[in-house]
Amino acid sequence: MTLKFISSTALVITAVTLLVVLAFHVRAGATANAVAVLKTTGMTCSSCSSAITKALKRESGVAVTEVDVAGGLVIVGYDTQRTKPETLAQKVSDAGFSSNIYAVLTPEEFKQATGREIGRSASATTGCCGVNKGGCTNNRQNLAQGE
Ligand SMILES: [Cu+2]
Repeated sequence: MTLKFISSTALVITAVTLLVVLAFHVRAGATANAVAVLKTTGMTCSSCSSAITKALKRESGVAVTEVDVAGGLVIVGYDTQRTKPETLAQKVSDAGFSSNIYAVLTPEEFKQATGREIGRSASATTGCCGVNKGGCTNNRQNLAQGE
């Protein structure tokens, strides 16, 4: 009876471990456990945002990026084990845009502030937060409150 319980517990633990390992392998890239909001100036169009996206994607530990041209924000989901917000802001600066850290949130705080997951936005790389979400100003206020 006890032995049976122990062996089935061991089985469950093995299965869970396997699942976790597999999940990490499937997501070969970085996993975001923090969200850096970078206040960025000098962005005017979608080619600015793609230049920033490219620069950030080259940095190890960057899982997902969002560029809000109109709102002047660059939002980066990153792995705290592999990079840090200062480095991310520097990458954006190196790409030719003045950038500094506005807020650093957990993915949960980001979700609370914006009502969505990072990267799950139709306008993720192309531009503004969209009028139907209250516009950029509201979005920025929400993010600051989430700090
Ligand atoms: Cu541009």
